[in-house]
Amino acid sequence: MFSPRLFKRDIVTLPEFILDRQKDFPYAKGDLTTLLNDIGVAAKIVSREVRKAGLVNILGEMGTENVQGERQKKLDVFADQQFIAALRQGGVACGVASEEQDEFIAFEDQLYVGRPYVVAIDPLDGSSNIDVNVSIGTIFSIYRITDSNRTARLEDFLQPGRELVAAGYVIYGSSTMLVFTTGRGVNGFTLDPSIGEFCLSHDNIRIPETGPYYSINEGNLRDCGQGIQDFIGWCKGEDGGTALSGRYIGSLVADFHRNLIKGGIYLYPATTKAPLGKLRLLYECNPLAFIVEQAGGMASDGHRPIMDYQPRELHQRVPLFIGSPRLVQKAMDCILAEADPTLKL
Ligand code: P6P
Repeated sequence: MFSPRLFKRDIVTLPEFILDRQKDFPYAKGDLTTLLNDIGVAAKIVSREVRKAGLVNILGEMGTENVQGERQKKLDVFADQQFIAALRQGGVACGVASEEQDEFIAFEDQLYVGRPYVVAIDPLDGSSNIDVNVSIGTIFSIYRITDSNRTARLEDFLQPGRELVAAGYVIYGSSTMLVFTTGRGVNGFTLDPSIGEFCLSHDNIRIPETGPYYSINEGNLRDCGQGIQDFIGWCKGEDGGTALSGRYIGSLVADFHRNLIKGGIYLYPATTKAPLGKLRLLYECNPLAFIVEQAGGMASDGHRPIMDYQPRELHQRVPLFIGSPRLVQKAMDCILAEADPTLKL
């Protein structure tokens, strides 16, 4: 929990909070503090552009495609540039892997040799929603490089989620929030535009054991395994139980954030068209898995924890079941029962 005794006023800004927490890390030299603050500054700049996107010519498509084959929106590219610039300028990270970049970027300058961290980032997730004014988000993972005195290498990014030093997301919604963990709980900060600071608004977030929401693109349901179809039937109360409410925004950060606060499950399973699901392990699933586990929730591929994966490539996709532990476990039980009907509950 945050130690408010140090502050004489209600507002606790992100830099104050991070600095206060730095004492929790005996060997912290302030690098992680600087890195998290750098991400916070870039998030404020992106938020400013997202907020006025409808007013200036920053909406619409670039006419280019990213490595995912997704048509890049101008705000996608702007956000990518802002976060990469902030990380390069901050001088604490020695490299970055981005959804918008085919390969990882190693900051090539003597200044960056031996800098302790690398960042994997989805600069603007859910960007297909930009033009229709629906909440979008940024998701980031922070790893320590695997040894020292060198620049970033691919192996620094291909570490299991269990090796994460920190992870977080920014949601550009009715307000702009930054939610992150450094492995000691989850805290949320809301941007106060009147002072230009992220202020502590959600201290020590805990996800409810269960919850009222399930989030899935039901248009894919026929292409999912029977176990998933059984689970969604259970969510709808088809077995006589209490029905949950379907809520699917089509923006992972927005669906995840609602379920984190209110309780629920988001699932993007494997389908016949997407046998590994759609979401990327490094900069979508792992960071949110770190956050949800720190908040008391679960994140699985339907069989095992997301954070146990040994990544093979930067843009690797995995099926994702994430949220309240009892709902994720129920989904896993339905999948298991498909494989072994004697387990049918
Ligand atoms: P679908 C956005 O492109 C995204 O990566 C997530 O933010 C979102 O939850 C999902 O894809 C939506 O995918 O196939 O349902 O449109």
